[in-house]
Amino acid sequence: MSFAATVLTLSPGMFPGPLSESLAGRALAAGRWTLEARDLRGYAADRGGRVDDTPFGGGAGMVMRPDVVDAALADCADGRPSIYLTPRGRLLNQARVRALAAGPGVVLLCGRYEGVDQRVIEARGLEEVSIGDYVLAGGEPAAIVLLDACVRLLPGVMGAAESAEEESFSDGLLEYPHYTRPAVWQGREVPGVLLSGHHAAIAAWRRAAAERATRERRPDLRPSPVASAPAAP
Ligand code: 9D3
Repeated sequence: MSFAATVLTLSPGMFPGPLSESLAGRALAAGRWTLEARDLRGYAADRGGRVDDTPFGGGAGMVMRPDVVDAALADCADGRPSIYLTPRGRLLNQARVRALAAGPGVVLLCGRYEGVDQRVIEARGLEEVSIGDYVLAGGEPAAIVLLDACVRLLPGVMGAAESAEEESFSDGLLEYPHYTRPAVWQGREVPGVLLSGHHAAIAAWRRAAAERATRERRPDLRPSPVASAPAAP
């Protein structure tokens, strides 16, 4: 039984989209996962029926109707977690991606307009997930991001080398910088230690570079211990 993704969206034509051109696309063709994009308009009460309406209390924009979203979710309810992609959600992280990839799949609800009526979020116990603090035009690119992150972790999708690297990401550091030939390019030299052949020195340089990048760019990630800090009692 492979990882099953169902996407509920007003733009089913956005899927598989860029996923078909990547590693995930080859895995899809190989049957390691399945993807079904369903048009939410198909769940409107009547032909050409509304999927959205004006917000109670007033204000700009439209809200997706709870009855339409509920009918769509009921139609694919089979025990997979149901996730609503929304800027109000909890931030997606690698721990959640790992847990989702280890499960049977996901049902992803993509919002449009101002969002989905709160009552169906509660009634269906939807998990609300955001992919970052910036504003997209809709939830579809976020669904593509979530699926890309999950699919690369499925068994047989990536080689053993990359799988080992996945483990090392959990050390909470950004990666060290990478270099290849030529050794001098536009007057810029590759750090000498990388050409030295001294594997211990290379490993130490990379560790220090990773810690420095993390400290400078992502101080919110696990802080690297300071050499001069006294040991905890
Ligand atoms: C003016 C209020 N807007 C909230 C910032 C409304 C709004 C803007 C954009 C509501 C939805 C959207 C579309 N975005 C998503 O559906 C979305 C999203 C995002 O915009 N950023 C990060 N993660 C996500 S997940 C879904």
